[in-house]
Amino acid sequence: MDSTRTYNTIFTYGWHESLAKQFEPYENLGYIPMRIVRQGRGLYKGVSGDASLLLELSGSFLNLQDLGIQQSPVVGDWCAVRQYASDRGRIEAILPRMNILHRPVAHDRQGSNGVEGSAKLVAANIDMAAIIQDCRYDFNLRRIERFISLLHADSIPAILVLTKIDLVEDPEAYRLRALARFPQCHVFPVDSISGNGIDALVEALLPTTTTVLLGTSGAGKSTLVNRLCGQVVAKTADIRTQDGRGRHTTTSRYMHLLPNGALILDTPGIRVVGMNSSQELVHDAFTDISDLSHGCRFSDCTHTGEPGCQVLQALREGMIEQDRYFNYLRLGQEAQSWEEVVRQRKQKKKAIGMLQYRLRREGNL
Ligand SMILES: Nc1nc2c(ncn2[C@@H]2O[C@H](COP(=O)(O)OP(=O)(O)OP(=O)(O)O)[C@@H](O)[C@H]2O)c(=O)[nH]1
Ligand SMILES: [Mg+2]
Repeated sequence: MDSTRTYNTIFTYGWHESLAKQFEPYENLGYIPMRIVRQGRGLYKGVSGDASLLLELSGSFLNLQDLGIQQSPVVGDWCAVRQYASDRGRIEAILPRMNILHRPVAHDRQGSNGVEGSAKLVAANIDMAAIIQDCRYDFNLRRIERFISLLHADSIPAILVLTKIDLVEDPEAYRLRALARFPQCHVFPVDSISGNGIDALVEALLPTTTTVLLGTSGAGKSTLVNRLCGQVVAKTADIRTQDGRGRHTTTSRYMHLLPNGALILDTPGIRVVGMNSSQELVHDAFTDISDLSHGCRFSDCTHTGEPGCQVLQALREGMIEQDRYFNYLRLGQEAQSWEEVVRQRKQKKKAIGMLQYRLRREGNL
């Protein structure tokens, strides 16, 4: 027997006391708690310590889904599972989520029945997000800013990983540019092929915590996962030579357990980074500009040309980077129209509710 073999427990996957409390009613029914580590079409893989099962949704779970009062499980969820064969089980319930990461798509936050569809959800119970940014082919500070704003909306802290530093002449220049723009963010430049810079990143990935990797296709998410795992666990592919874009190699979400005990979630590349958060959250993500705006002469200043505008003044004096200023305006505008969509949706829902009520009273329903 190999005496160096260590066994995983449910705690390896981030189980804790408050989850145990929430699980008590299911424990009495003989169910087992499992974390979803893979997600396919209607099928899931759940783990609990060293045991893993292929999972499907139970009949009662599906019924609740049909009624529009139950969301689908997503990777990272803790579920109550009824095992019915040595390698199979049914998901009976999802335990309350600590948080949920939304897919960044513009103006598309809810399913038609009001419950967010799982297609709009990336993962649950996430401790941190690592924004993966290719510095050779696709370095884009504005995109990173959007990711940070969206993560902010879901209250998920972010770190920034700059990949392919072996392919640029001066990697330090990229790190400094990123740091200047996002001083609150830890920046990790890495070469996932040779492993350069990986040790510092591993130190930031704490045992039993879950980090989701986010970035465009070809940014190097899966290559990084393979490097972090110390073996090939994920498929990778060359980017297209003509436009430097990725090939959408990863098609579903996979959670991996790293040798240091941290959990890392590989995701498919995200094509569109839209804005679906509120204006308040945009202001939170640009606190320096928001603070300045309190000093503007007009309380409804749009910071685009009004006299006495402190934001424009700071821009002229070079205190705010031009690109950052335009991104602030753009994201604010998108959030504004998103809020309008939410308002209209609420109004429509209210009108339908009123109509149903009237018809019921008149005996037509
Ligand atoms: N030289 C170098 N190449 C890298 C590095 N990281 C990734 N690559 C290459 O970039 C290409 C794309 O990497 P992937 O890991 O497949 O990218 P991905 O982000 O997982 O892409 P999707 O799965 O499509 O979302 C592959 O050819 C990798 O070998 C790096 O640090 N240095
Ligand atoms: Mg991939």
